[in-house]
Amino acid sequence: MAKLEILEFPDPRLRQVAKPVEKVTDELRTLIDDMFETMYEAPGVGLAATQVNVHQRIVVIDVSEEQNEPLAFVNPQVEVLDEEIHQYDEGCLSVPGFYETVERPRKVRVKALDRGGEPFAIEAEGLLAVCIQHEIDHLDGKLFVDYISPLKRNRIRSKLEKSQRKRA
Ligand code: QAP
Ligand code: CO
Repeated sequence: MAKLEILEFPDPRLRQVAKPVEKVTDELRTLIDDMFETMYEAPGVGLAATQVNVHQRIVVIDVSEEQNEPLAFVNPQVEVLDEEIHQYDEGCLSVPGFYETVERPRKVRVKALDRGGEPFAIEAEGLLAVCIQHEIDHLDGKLFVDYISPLKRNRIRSKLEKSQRKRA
């Protein structure tokens, strides 16, 4: 297993749209395992392949308290089940240190392939629903900061650019 490097906002590679996976191979399973390791070490509750500079439609999530309920989604497709909108203070491993309130549909159904390449579907509410929508956004090149005001987004951008310069 290997820990992967996570791209940080405003890296333009986070804007790439990921391509569907054609076949779930052993190589892809290794990537999924490395993504889980990277997410658990962070620690985080969700990670999209885009964030580790792999532009394929893969997401890993674990919103359980014990961090022992890994969910892998290959080619996820989301369907809104409830028009009701909920607010959640979202963060992101690619936007470290910043949290902002985002509104999203509260209940969704997700269809995807699992780590074994088998199709499955789940219905999600609460944190899981937030996380799934946040991660699928990454596959489409979108970030939670796109939903907040340009003023707040630009402040976050400058602060992150500054800390990235210090590290470089
Ligand atoms: C997406 O985000 C998410 O700023 C996953 O310094 C977030 O795992 C879905 C993290 C909120 C639903 C609600 C963020 C770690 C982790 C940070 C994460 C940080 C260290 C974020
Ligand atoms: Co994120």
